[in-house]
Parts: sequence; structure tokens; C-alpha cells
Amino acid sequence: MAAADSRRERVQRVLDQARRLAQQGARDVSDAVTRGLQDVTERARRSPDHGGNGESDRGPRVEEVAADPAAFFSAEHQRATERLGHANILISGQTGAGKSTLINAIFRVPLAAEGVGKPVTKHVQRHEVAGVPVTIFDTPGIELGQAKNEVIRDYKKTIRESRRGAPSDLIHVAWYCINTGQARVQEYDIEIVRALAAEVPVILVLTQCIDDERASALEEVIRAEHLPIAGEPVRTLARERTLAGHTIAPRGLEELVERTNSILPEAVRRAFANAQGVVIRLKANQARAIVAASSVAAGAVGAVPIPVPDAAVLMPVQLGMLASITAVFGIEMGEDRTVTLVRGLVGQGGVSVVGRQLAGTLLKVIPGASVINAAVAATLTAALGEAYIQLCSEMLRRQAAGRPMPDAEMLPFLLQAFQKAFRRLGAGRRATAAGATGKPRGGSSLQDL
Ligand SMILES: Nc1nc2c(ncn2[C@@H]2O[C@H](COP(=O)(O)OP(=O)(O)OP(=O)(O)O)[C@@H](O)[C@H]2O)c(=O)[nH]1
Ligand SMILES: [Mg+2]
Repeated sequence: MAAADSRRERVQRVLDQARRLAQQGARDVSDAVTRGLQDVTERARRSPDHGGNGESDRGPRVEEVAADPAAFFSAEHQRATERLGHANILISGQTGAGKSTLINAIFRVPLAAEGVGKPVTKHVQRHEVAGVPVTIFDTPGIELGQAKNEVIRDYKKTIRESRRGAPSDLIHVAWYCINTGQARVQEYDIEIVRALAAEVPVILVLTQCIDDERASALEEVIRAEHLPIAGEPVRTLARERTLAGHTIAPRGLEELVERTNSILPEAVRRAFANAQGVVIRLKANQARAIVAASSVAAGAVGAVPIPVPDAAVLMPVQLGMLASITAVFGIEMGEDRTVTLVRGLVGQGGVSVVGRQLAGTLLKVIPGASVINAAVAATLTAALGEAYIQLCSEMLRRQAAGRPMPDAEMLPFLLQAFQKAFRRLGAGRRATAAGATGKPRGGSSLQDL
């Protein structure tokens, strides 16, 4: 009985600690983690040295996840997408400055394509697209000479009302666009920037920048005005421009995205990382936080040693992790794709079988072990997460280059990246195992599965 009590206490401690860690690192995997842990707890309760009845009323069992992993993945993806948060950006500047062109170059879907959004006030329109966690408050067609005070009043009204509404409506940052081609900085621009900056952080964007001398001249005036803007103005060209037979490549978009990201509150950075389509690294960085938390959580699952044949207990954590990464990347995962990937991964030797195989391989060099321990569980999960980040990054790169990755290539790419990442991450571990050197024996590479 004393043994049962101490085991129960230990399981409970692990459960609590893992939940805490997962919640700190990535709230969106914590549910999946909890489900995996519940299962472990359940097993511990049912074990012969414990008299518990194994009843639990929370979350699906690992067996249920295993029965339809694609459905579990989709549900987790949905959940993670809802938890991304929502970023709101106000964009302003004179008509023709290039606001719509800029928005459509920055975000992964053309948010301002039609130029007609839902009117918020006379001068402000709202652009949003279902499934993209960013709303743009646009000010189309502000003409020089238009009643400036009226325009400013409308902006302030929009921003202040955003503060009173739901947290997801809050306007976080404003981009004020000045066309670099214009002869000088207008008084009109200066006054609006000042008025905006009294309400939200303002990034000044020099648009249609094809002439650095002119940009420098404008920047000098802006500096002399001591405008309360966030950092230096950002020089941008949203779309390539051909001049006298020379093509000038787009520029400055990455810088604008990075600057914006640094200003946004932490709670909505994931949403912004998802919606923008310019800096893949931003998505990968956000995703790595999810992998770190999942890996710790998987380690905590493994702290109640998992008999090797029960490695499926890691599945909720790992599928939850993959679903959250997909949400952060903003990759559209239709049902076909999900089924191809998840069934391929799980059904043909993915998350669980790969885990068993590799753990089995590792166990040959970790003396005395017949279980997946915390370190192995954490390493497997970290390797899978890193491999999946590489897959998502590659998919976006190819998509941007106009050569989308065929669905049939996804799984082989992922497995290969997994193998590499696992070797790299596992190398330290194998090296520290007594007497073990170098490669695992048994030849169970993923390709052999
Ligand atoms: N090649 C190129 N053309 C641009 C760029 N930015 C703006 N343009 C062109 O400039 C014109 C005005 O750009 P828009 O993006 O519609 O300007 P806007 O600020 O949204 O204008 P309003 O909606 O009227 O306020 C369009 O013909 C664009 O194609 C750019 O970065 N590159
Ligand atoms: Mg426009």
C-alpha cells in the first residue's frame, strides 16, 4: 500500500509539473499533454500495485486518438488556431501611397485585394479574411486637402473604440505610409502621424522606394520633426518595379515585419507570425517554443517510464505539437493533406511506431532499460518537432517560388528530416550511454520501416 501511495504521489507530481511546464511554454499543447498524461496516470492506477478503478471523465483516451489520428490532429489544429490571438494593424497614408499594395505583399493572403472593406467610420475600413488572424484597418483614398481634423477624429474614434471592445479588437500598431516619390513631407502627414502616435505605436513606412537619395532627404526632414515614431522609417518597395529596362526587386518587407513583431504584445505575435508571409523564420521561432514545451511535456510523460510497446502514449503530445506548429505557420491543411500526412506518419510507422523503433534502437545502447524514459521521449518529440518545422518552412519556400510541394513528398521529407534531427539530438545521449559509441545498431532507419 505504501508502494502504491508513493507511486501515486510520484505520478501526480509528474502530472502537475508537466502541466505547469507545458502551460508556461505553449498553452496550446497543454491540453494534448494533459490527455497523454492522463493516460499514463490511468495506467499507473490500473497497475497491480495500485487499487484504483481507473475511472476518468476528461479528454479522449490514447486509444481513441490512435483510432482516428487525423481527426484528432484536425481538432487540435482548430483549437490551436483559435488560440493564436488576433493582431490588428491600422494603415494610413495619402491616396496612392501604396497601402493596399504593401498589405498584399506582406500577408499570406491578399487582405486588401478589392480595396473595399467593411466601413468602420467615414475614413476607416476593416479588411479581414476568415482563417487569417489579422485585421487591417485601412484608410483608402485619403486625399490631401481633405478635412484633416475630420480624418484624425475618425482615426482616434476607431482606436479608442478598439480599446473598449473585445481584447481581440484592440489596435496594436499603425503603419503610416509616405510615398518616397513625393517631393516633400507634407504638413498633413506630420500632423496625422503625431495624432496617431498619441494613441498607438507608429511605424513610418517609406513606400515605393526606388531612390535612396530621395528617401534620405525625406528621412532628414522626418528626423528634424522629432516625430514620436517607433525606430527609423522603413524603406520599402512592395512589388518589383521596372525602370528603363532595369528591374528593381522588392525590399524592406522583412524589416517592416520584424519591427512590427517587436512592437506587438507577446500574446498576438503568434497571430502575426501566422498571417505574414514574408519572414518564415518568425514562424519557425514561434514554432520552436511549441516544440520545446512539447518536448519537456513528453519527457514528463516518459518520467513515468513507458513500456516500449506503449509508446503510443506520446501520440497526443506529438500530434498536438504538429497541429500547433501547423497553426503557427498558417499552412492550409485540407482534409486530404491531413489524412495523407497524419495517416502516413502514424499508420505506416510514424509517431508511435517510429518512436518504438527508434527507442528500441536506442535501448540497445542504454543499458538495463526496457522502457522509453524521459530523455528518449523528449528527444523523439524534439526531433519530430524540428523536422516538421523544416517541412513547413520548405513548403512555404516552394510555394513562394511557385512550385508547391506535392502532397506525396511531404511524408518522405518529414521522415528524412526526422532521422537527421534525431541523430543529431540523440548523439549526445548515445555518447553518454555507458560504453556506447557512434551509430545505433539494428539498422532500423526510418526508411526501412
Ligand atoms: N511596382 C510597384 N507599384 C506600386 C507599389 N506600391 C504601389 N504601387 C502602385 O501605385 C498605385 C497605388 O497603389 P495602392 O496600393 O493602390 O495605393 P493605396 O495607398 O492603397 O491607395 P488608396 O487605396 O487610394 O488610398 C498602384 O497602381 C500600385 O500598383 C510598389 O511597391 N511597386
Ligand atoms: Mg488602397
